[in-house]
Amino acid sequence: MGSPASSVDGFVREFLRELNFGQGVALTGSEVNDQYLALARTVRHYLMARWLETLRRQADTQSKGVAYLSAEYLLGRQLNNALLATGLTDIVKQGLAQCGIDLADLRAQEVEPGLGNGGLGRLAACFIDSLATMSVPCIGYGIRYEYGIFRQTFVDGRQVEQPDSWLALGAPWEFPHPEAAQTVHFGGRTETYDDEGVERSRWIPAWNVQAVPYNYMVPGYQNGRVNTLRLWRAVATDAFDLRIFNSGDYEEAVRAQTFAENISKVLYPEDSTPQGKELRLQQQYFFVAASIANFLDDVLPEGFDLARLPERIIFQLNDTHPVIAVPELMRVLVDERKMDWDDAWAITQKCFAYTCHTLLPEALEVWPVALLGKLLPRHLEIIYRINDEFLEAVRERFGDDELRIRRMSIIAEHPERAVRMAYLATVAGAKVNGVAELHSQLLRDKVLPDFDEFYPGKFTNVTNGITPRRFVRLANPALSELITDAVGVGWITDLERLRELEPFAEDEDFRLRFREVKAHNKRRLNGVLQQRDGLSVGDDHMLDVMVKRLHEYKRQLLKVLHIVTLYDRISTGELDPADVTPRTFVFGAKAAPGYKMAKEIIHLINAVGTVVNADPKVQDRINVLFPPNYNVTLAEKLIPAADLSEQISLAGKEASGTGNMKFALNGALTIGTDDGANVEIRQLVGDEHFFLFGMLEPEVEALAAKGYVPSSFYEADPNLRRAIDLISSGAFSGGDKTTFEPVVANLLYEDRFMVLADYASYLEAQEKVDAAYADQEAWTRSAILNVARSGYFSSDRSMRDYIDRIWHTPPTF
Ligand code: 26V
Repeated sequence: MGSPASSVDGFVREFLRELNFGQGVALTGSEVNDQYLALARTVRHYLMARWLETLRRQADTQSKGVAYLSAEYLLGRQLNNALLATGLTDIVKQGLAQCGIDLADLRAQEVEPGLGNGGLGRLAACFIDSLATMSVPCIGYGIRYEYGIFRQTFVDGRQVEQPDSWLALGAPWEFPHPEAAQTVHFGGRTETYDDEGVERSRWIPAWNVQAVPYNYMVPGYQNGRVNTLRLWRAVATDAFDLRIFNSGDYEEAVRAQTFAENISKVLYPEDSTPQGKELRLQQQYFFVAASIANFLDDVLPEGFDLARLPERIIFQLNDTHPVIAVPELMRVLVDERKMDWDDAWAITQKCFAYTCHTLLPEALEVWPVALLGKLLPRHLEIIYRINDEFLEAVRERFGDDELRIRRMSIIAEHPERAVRMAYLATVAGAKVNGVAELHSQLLRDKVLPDFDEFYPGKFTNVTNGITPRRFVRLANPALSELITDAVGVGWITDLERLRELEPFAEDEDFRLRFREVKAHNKRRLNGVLQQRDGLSVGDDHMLDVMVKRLHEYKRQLLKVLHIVTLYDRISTGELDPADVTPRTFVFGAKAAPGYKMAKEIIHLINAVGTVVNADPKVQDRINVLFPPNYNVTLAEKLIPAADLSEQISLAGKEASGTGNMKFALNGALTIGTDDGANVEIRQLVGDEHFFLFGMLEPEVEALAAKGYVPSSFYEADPNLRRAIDLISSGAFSGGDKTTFEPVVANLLYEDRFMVLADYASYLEAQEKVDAAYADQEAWTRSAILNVARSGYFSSDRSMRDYIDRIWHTPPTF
């Protein structure tokens, strides 16, 4: 299959053909959505030959690849990325112009697939981009949620969730393959039987669903490679409906169908506390079972000797969500392929690796034994046996140290019997990694110390990264051009080349151009915010941005206290407005719908914004913007415009952060704690170009050990007292003193994340920010150095680290 001619005329022909024959409309009178769909299909034609070629060569070479198992992929819009990958942007722009169409209008038409909550899902998307660009064989496996992360709106400042119907206007990037569906079983019971003298177990499931694969292209950056992302959709099986249908109960048949199809209906927005919901476990097993079956049955050649499985694949477990894959592979090898248990276990231990993405103990998934036994009885038996053998090995090594045995058991006994999925992953995984140096260290020292002792060499670090294609080249064309002018285009696939920018920090003309880029990006942001939400950023304002999921540990409240303090000081006349650096504070954050405190905090941010923005005394000095529905698309506009990046989690709580990297790479300076990847950012960009504040992790531990009393900080610090009292007074709630009582009470009497303890230090650091910003030449110098020294945070580097330390999957063709 030849690709369409790469000329403007060739493109126009293809595009009109898609519009006419694909969409069934003429150019004249066609809607923007028709044009967008036709364009998307045209562009995917250009990728098709490469995709087929990649698959063909992969089948020929049979080299080792990665199966990335992730419940989330936060992909962002596809069109622009596909255009960049193919190098077609200019041709398409010109061709569309000939048709009287502005490419920008069609880009804006795309609804991003929001199939993830935040950092973990976006990381998966960055990783598969890098692997394709580096020509490493990879299949991403996940779930094709019909509804992704909810669309956020505000009503009277409170979050209201709306379903995200990302498929409603058409899904031009996906390729459904119903003929390749896998059957996934659930429920029922197990039994043993005699298999020619060998006692074996088998699972007699009670019900099943079909898993239909939807394939998506993952194009490498201008390298001719296209990898595959395979997302599964749950569809009721014929057998399933028919049985009931034949019984004459039509209503029940339809209900059964709905029940089955619920499995891939909606992404769980709950990252506040993992919900022990049966449907979530169904989702996890659903995609993992389909993926393993797909790999073994359809990807591997027929008759492949499974003893050699580790030579062909490594299943990377993106957090605990896919960990049920471990007993599933064991079940397939032992029960279905009749392999000896020990052989199967040896293979399994080579085929999995596990990435942990959190440190918060409450975020580590556990599944009640009762639930697992009901839904996956055979898997529970397998887990028990894995645990028995593991604990036996622990006993052999450490003797009958019952406390240790209880600590290390994959099965927790309290508060109910439950499977600790992180432990299962650690026992089964060839490697276990954290996502930034500090996180990996704490993981070994605080979360899994017994396992670190038991398995020397199993734990490792791979610091997260972000794709420079989407987050610099596409999101920030103005900066990209400036960089390319200075150092050539090589940086797009070799981000360490940004180092070559360092000398330009001393070049006055370059600094001027750099500032022009920021100014341009602010104007561009203004256009977007204006159109989207009727908001705008003051021209001469410092843009101070905090975008990330709303969590107490991330401490949006600390940012609020800073704003309230500034507001209070200006409006009481303590601060002369003329002495205040004009700033626009921007928040972007979704709260899990069931996370009450997070929603209260959103309400407070909006309430403070409403008062501050309306007060003539501070109006042109400080502004607070909270555009609703922060997503990848908005991030791509917001981050390039930012001057200051807020990374203010309590030290030891943010595993890595990846937003922090995106800001630094786009020339924002960071105000941040010594947490997650901030530590490495600061080391690389240099202390003088980073605003550090707050307790260090050991100090946090010490304070917790001695007993943290938040109110003592309130009593001791008049600024803090004034800020909190102002919130309590009803100043942001129309005089109602009860509105924010829960937030204030939380701060004063619980404050799990020590906001009050870090407040003074934060304010001090913010004053340094103001002082630094006053010297625009010095600030620009620092911003340029942030860009120049952040090349390490390319996800290409992360992928190299995974390949070297964990996967051993060399690039192919
Ligand atoms: C977070 C939390 C925090 C509040 C308490 C309960 C809870 C439950 C789940 C989670 C999400 C954990 C998984 C996750 O999204 N981790 C994020 O992964 C990113 C990519 O590695 C990393 O940059 C973020 O720091 C980390 O929070």
